[in-house]
Amino acid sequence: MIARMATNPLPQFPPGFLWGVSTSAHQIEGAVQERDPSVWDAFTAEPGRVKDGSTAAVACDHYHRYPEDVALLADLGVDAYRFSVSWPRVNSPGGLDFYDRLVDALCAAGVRPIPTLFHWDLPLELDWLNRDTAERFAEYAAVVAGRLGDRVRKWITLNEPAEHTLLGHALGAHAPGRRLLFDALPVAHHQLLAHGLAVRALRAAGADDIGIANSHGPTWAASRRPEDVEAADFYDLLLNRLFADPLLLGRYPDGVGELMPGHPEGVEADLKVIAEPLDWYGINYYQPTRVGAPQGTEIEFGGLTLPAELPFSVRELEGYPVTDFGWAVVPEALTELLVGFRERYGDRLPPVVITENGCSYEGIDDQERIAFLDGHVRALHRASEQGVDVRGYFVWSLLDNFEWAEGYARRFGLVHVDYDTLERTPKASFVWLRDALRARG
Ligand code: IFM
Repeated sequence: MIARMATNPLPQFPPGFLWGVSTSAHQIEGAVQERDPSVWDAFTAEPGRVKDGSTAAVACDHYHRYPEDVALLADLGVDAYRFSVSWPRVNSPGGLDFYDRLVDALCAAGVRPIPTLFHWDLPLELDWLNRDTAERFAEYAAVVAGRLGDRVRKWITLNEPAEHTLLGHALGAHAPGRRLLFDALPVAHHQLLAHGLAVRALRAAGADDIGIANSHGPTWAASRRPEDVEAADFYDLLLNRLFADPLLLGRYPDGVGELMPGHPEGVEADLKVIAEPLDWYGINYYQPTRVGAPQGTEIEFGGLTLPAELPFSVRELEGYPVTDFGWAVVPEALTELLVGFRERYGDRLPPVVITENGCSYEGIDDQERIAFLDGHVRALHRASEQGVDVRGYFVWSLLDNFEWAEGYARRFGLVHVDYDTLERTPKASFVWLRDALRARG
């Protein structure tokens, strides 16, 4: 094992702050033959959808190797583990037994289990364009809570409905591969409704610690020219306010509600469900985005091809280091994001948990990842010093895994996975975090 780079100890957060790591079912479990199919199985079977032509059929084989992964978590010394429950697996005979065993193993290891109920692997027969999927999701949430609720306290409803809407239904880069552009908006509404209905179902099952994991990042206008500012404001609406305002303020940003199915009375009624009070708000943060007026051409951005007809263009963020994925490393934008959230939402913003933050780098001696994590934890602490109530930080990810349309080419793990042998090797960042958590006492 590689020695960790010497850095200062982790900053002190208020008592009860949770240190954790995150994963998702489709990205690590494998064992696809032992469950019903999801939209991601169908998508990856289509030639050309995943860049390296891979599938998640085996992934990290976590389904069979979970005891080894729980032992890694125990060694790492995290307080909590955020994983996702695969809805198609729960629909399959014996599927829920797997999560039962996993939760038991985590509890025995002293690691708090935090399930996410939906991380993009929708059962193949369902479709977020249909409102009925929201009702089905609430039923599924009740089933999972009925089985795991005696040991699970903290729940997450959805992971990143923004990405699932934009990448999966507007741009076609993720499953189910639709390219509906703005006609994808019902997918956003139905996921938000599903979230609200699931909150009610979880509360009915006795849960009292419920959040969501939404992806957010600051949007920076390319210049002060009005057309750039306007385009950046629109992008910010799509990525941030469209998914946070309904949850935290009970309304859509101006001009958006009119575009949602059921407008006007139906949308107003749904917003009451969507805005069910949350116990905490999860934020997945990776990078800010520089945005300007449309340039009339396709744009390559973060592995995506953005069509020319969008009313904005994403510009390069010059002057910052980038990860192996080309994502800009800007820890101070995390402080800006959180302070901005507190200013926008005030008392309506519950305590915040960073449910994902991480980076893709090659190699086991991943000193860049240590610097990335250290910088972002300090940026989080600065937000806390400025009055944002932060309650946790979860690294994406425990293991290298199936990075969606990128296949296995992007490695986000604290633990290296050899995809031929499935051998796990803790990286330098794992040792760094483990030592830092131990030093915390
Ligand atoms: O791997 C993904 C994860 O599934 C959702 N949030 C972003 C991560 C890195 O792209």
